[in-house]
Amino acid sequence: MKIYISGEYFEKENAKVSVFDHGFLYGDGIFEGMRSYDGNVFRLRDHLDRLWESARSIQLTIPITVEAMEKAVNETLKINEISDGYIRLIVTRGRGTLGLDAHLCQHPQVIIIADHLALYPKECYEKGLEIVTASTIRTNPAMLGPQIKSMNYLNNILAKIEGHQAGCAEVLMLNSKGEVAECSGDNIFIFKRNRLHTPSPDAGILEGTTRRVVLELAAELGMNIKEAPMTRHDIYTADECFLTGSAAELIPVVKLDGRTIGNGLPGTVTKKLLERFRAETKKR
Ligand code: PXG
Repeated sequence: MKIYISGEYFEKENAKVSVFDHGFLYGDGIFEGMRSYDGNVFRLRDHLDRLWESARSIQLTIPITVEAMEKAVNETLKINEISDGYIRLIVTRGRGTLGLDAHLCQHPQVIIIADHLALYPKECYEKGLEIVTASTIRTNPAMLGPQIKSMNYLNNILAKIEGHQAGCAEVLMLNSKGEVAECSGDNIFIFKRNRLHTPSPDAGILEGTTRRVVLELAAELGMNIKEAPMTRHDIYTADECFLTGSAAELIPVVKLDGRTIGNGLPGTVTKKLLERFRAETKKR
């Protein structure tokens, strides 16, 4: 495996960053997780737009152009001969001192890792996931915008640990108002009374690229769409529920907190949207 670090490729064992990098010391950096299909990165521009937005928000200057980044991502994929895979793109603040001063970090580091995918087992798509609500509340946007895909994912990791302890592969996170926000690494949708409903960005979520594609596809299908606050009551009483993420695509959820959603099986609308989504990934 060859890993791209700021313009050079290193073997996995030699791909290293400084312990003085503020990404390591403070989680001061940003990232993207992307998926490639048949050698093409799905919605690469959307991911790069979000990366640049995250950078702007934390006052981090990405040291290369969008075009150069696009080229580097595609090249890393090619060099590693990965056609259907997962790409992690990271930009750290770079090496500094032990103090918090970001201005002492002169050289932000760009890291690109292309790997094989670690997917949810096929069975999860056939039977649907069972999830629980975490007691860990999603970061309050008044403190740190969840739309920044920062290298500090402790909030989500603590929630995911709770999920794991409950025997669940994903976990639901509420915001500080008690509304549904999203899952630890996926956005959430329900289908109820003929309407597709997902929390709006105001709920304090990471606006997923997959979420956006699903909203586009639902609009093309003429579906009734609601981006509005959601509570757990809405999920408990929904006909269908599913999660979206670059790695997961669309994955059905059939139980929340031990309660069966709908008839307890992946729903027809979920299946239809997944089918449309997969067709979208094949478009060139
Ligand atoms: N919400 C959060 C908090 C995320 O981290 C998504 C939603 C979905 O976004 P996309 O753009 O992928 O549709 C994410 C995705 C993982 C993993 O292993 C996922 C993410 C980050 C790190 C790991 O599933 N981000």
